[in-house]
Amino acid sequence: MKSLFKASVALTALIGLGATAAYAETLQDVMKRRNLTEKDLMAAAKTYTPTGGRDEFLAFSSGGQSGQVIVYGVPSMRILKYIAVFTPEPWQGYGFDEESKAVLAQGRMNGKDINWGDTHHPAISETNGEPDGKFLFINDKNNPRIAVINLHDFETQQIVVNPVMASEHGGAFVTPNSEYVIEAAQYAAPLGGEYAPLSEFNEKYRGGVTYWKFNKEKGRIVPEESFTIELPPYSQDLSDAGKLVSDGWSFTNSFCAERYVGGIEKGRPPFEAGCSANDVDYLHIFNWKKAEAVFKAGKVKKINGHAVITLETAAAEGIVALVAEPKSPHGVDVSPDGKFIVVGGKLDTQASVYSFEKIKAAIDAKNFSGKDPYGLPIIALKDALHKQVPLGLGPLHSQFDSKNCIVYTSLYVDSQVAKWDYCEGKVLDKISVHYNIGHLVAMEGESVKPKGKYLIALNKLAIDRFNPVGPLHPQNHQLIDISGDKMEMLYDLPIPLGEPHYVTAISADKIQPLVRYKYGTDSRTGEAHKMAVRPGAEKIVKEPGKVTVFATAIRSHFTPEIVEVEEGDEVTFHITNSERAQDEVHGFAISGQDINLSLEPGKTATAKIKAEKAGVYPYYCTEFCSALHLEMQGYLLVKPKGYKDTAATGKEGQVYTKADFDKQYKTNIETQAVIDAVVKYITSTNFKDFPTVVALVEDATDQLKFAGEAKQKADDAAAKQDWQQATLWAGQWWQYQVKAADIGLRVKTYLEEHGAKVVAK
Ligand code: CUK
Ligand code: CUA
Repeated sequence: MKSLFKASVALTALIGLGATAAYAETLQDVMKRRNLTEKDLMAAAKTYTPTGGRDEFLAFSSGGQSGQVIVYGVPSMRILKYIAVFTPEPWQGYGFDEESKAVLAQGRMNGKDINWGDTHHPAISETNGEPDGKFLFINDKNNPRIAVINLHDFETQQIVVNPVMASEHGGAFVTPNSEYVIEAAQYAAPLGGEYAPLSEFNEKYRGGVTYWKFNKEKGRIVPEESFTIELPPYSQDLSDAGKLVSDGWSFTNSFCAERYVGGIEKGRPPFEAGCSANDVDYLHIFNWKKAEAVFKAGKVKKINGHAVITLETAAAEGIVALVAEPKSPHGVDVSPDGKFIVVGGKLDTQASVYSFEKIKAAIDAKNFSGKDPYGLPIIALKDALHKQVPLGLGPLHSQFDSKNCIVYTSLYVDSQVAKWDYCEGKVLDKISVHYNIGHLVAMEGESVKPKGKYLIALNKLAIDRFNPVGPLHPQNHQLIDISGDKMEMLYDLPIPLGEPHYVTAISADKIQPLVRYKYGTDSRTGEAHKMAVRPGAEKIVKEPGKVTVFATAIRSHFTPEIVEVEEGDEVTFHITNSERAQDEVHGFAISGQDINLSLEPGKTATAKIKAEKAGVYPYYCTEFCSALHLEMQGYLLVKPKGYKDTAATGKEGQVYTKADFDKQYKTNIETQAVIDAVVKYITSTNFKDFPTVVALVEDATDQLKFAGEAKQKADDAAAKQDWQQATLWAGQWWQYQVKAADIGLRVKTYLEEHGAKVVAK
């Protein structure tokens, strides 16, 4: 019946199309009406993705102050997901179920919940210098933390707090095989959080770079195997790991090597004046392999239980060297072959290209021009530089092309992107972008094998660009075609969620997420949930002052549906979604309790509340999961202490008769005939060749099994002439039939669309 209905709708649509075709606008009409040029049409054709189409790349954008990650497709620039990281996000249940509260609790600092993050730099885990699509890391500048997101389900599974820094910026950057996730400090402070007066800035304030050991098999940062290199109180800024020839090394730039301390209120010039007084800052060169050996040899000092290689040790062991950088640098990016390091400068006009070969030679020959006040050797600029190339005002960040020697650099003040050749040192092209550009991202543009094709300018302060939405404007990510000699602007994507700094982009085919969890998974740990139950094993366990509900959710009911507790009880719901069909997600919300769970198929999540006030609290499913989603409900009844049920006896709801039962029974028999026809069709095809279909068929089989059980209960009640129970169970039997039929039709459509063959009669 449903398919007949669909067919007639399709037919009406076809007729309708025929009727209006005569009046349809031509492409020229539309161009005129919307004021579009041919160039616009070309740009549209390069980004437009018809319904059902997929993107070639996925971009993971920092969500800035939202403390989240934004995922969008390239070239369509369609936003696909916000990943909750440092900030509660109710749709995903993040920060509302007990499991994710435990993840957020890992990010507590000094006993305080920190419910936001200033995210700056996402990084994908790497294998042999290429992003592998397994894990995503992102830093929090304000509260020095790094989060680990598992890309098998796009959920945050770990947050680590930096135990020695007070702020950070140069994270997250990973080494070529994800051995370490690098995090560099920003604003100097005494390591470990002690107090020291600013008059002791030179002596007691410090910077640092932390190397977080990453266990790829477990997908976790291992704090005990991680260490920090203590650094002078220069404001360390961005970092990048060496690769190929420079593997084993990492690079972090810095600003305010003047170590100036402001104090406007004392009549001192502000930080901005004193921090840009000198002509040079320092690029820090780290031999992390050597640092790792020193750490493993135990030559460290423990601060807050964390291993720190002191400045003294770092200098003595030759772990760190400094190279002069032009005033107020920003951005440090290692070329795909690992031979060059490109550094921008906020107040400069040129980018500096350093040669790793020269740096290495200077270090090997101990060819230093002197030492900084902390004993770190300094390599003269001329002994490390490959080229300085005038690009324009305020070069910041760089990304590499698939073509040899080609790099793109953002020009903050000029609001442009420069395309240039870093081997030869010449500018090839420039494109104006909407102001003001910070980072930019090319497809896998920081890997050993960049993919080229597209570049995205990540602009801030998107004034005059979109329909006004109040004084706080969205940011603007602009897609640029870099496949030809000239860069071409294609599309503007407003980002309405914080100020994203950096984005990392990966070939979409490297991301292979799950479609459902293994039954009873705690998604926040990735492990089996101890409190998961199978359908039929649901229960309510009562102990003094405590009620624990072991529940399941399936279209379209929770089991149990009525939970009675006493005022003051602590009530815990462990709910498992027992669906097997893809995307059959349920939610779980309780009135006035600050609870919303997201229960994807197979997931188990926990809601914990204190039943403080007697009353009636409806709970329901918050995802429109089926036609009877609104009926996916229940009651939490909180009885006053010592409550005795003295209510007048009565029945809730309607009374059913034999006629009601017979009517429902007839409907069910007819429905079964439709189901049988669909089943006959499916089993006549090669449906087993389609994994998606196999999962759906399993789910439909479950539903039919439940239907059979409900039918049995209806028959039993009818035998006893209990028409009330018999009619209600017949109704439930029909509900399961409808779900089975619905899945069956989904399967049929899928098979038809994917060219299944009829193999049996
Ligand atoms: S920073 Cu924001 S534009 Cu945090 Cu990478 Cu340069
Ligand atoms: Cu489950 Cu709505």
